[in-house]
Amino acid sequence: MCCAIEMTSLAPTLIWCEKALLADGWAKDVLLEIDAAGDFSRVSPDASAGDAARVAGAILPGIGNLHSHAFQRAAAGLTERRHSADGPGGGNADSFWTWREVLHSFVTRLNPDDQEAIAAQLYVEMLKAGYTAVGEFHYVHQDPDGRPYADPAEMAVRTLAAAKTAGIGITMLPVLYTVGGYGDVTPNAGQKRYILDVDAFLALVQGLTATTQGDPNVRVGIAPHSVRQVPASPLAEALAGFDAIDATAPIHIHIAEQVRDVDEHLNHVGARPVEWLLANAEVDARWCLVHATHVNEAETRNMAASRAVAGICPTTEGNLGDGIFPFVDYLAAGGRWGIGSDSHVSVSPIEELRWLEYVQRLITRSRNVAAPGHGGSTGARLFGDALAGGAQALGRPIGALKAGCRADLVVLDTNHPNLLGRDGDGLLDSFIFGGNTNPVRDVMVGGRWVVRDGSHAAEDVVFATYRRTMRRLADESL
Ligand code: NGQ
Ligand code: ZN
Repeated sequence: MCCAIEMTSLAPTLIWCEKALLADGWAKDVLLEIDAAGDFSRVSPDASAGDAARVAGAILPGIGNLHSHAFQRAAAGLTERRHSADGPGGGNADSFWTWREVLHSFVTRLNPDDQEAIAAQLYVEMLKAGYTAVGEFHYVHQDPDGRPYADPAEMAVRTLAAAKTAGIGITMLPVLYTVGGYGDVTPNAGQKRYILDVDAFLALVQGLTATTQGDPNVRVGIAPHSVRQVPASPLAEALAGFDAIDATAPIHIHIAEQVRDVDEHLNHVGARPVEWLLANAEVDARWCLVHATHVNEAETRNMAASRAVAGICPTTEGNLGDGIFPFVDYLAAGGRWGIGSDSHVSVSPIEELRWLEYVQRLITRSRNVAAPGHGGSTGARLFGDALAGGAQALGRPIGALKAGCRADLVVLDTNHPNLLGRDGDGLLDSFIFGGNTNPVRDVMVGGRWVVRDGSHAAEDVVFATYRRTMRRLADESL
């Protein structure tokens, strides 16, 4: 694809802004020095602009989107019709499980060009929304017959190409998916494309790690899909094998998303999913537990103590009717967390953070649930925690404007109607809770401007390709 944002080395850059959110809070007159590798080399508050390029507005660190299945962007909205027959009393049997059937059938039609086109469109959208890095939980590995492509990494390579085209930082998380379900259920046509044995999986991870080595915008981790799709012994084998490849890279897993996930794990394995994982794997700060929705008090406390990140995807979890993560208790236990757009029914950190807070307000019938005590800002707490959790889960030096971190940032337009008259944490409160239009004006990743004045350099080309893909997919489904 043409128009990729080039990742070759840059001239050192100096930018200056009146307001910036540093690791210890808001600072004034901030000079940001960016080296030729695209990292911050120095960040100085109370500095004069000198020859630096002056940036109007307020600078925030770019936020990490810790959970994405890129191809699902093309299915957003396709699953909003009642799928199940009405039950005997006319009841609604639609659920996560019926949604999943539609998704597995959708996936049978995607080819590598589609994957690249959809991911590029999605990643451009992410950047414009203020996400500067993504964790791609990537599981469509095989061709439609369930056989490897000539290059078994084809689909992952295409996804990485899309990230390069868009210029977003990426943590590629190849997925291990070994069985159709508990009790060795036969995989359906869609699932055939996900299944790998542990050896093929580790070869894929090894290859991707080698080919992306040295690219500061890419990291490779792993994602055993879930305790439902990966039984204990392949899980242990994969974890040991991955340690030999990279003993520090991130490990993500879906866990306890649905009540049925808890019940089935109890029935087949004799423990609750999070309880079981904490007892059977060395869960630590490398781990991201995605959709740890259904956890009891002990699991909530123990998960927080493990220093793993809870991967919360509020818009998708709402869309799928998953249930509600005990966010208040988890915060009280000092738990780490971040956000993901997952199925991409929404691509907006604002909406993820707002939903996370609003759901808690609705169940507790109170307000400012995430705020850190009297006078504390809900927006600043949500944004700050999600920055830190996103950076940890993605295993890259991101999420803060400080020397040694990637120069990933977003510029808020302080002249935007939602932000007028706001300052400091008030900017974050109004950014998240102040309207439905996006005040992100410019975005930089690894020292390069990828969004300027709300437009992405490659957005027209990326969209034209995406449009062709979507038309073909629509025609095929007639
Ligand atoms: C996925 N998504 O892998 O894309 C899953 C659905 C499953 C979410 N859990 C399929 N949100 O869990 O098997
Ligand atoms: Zn997921």
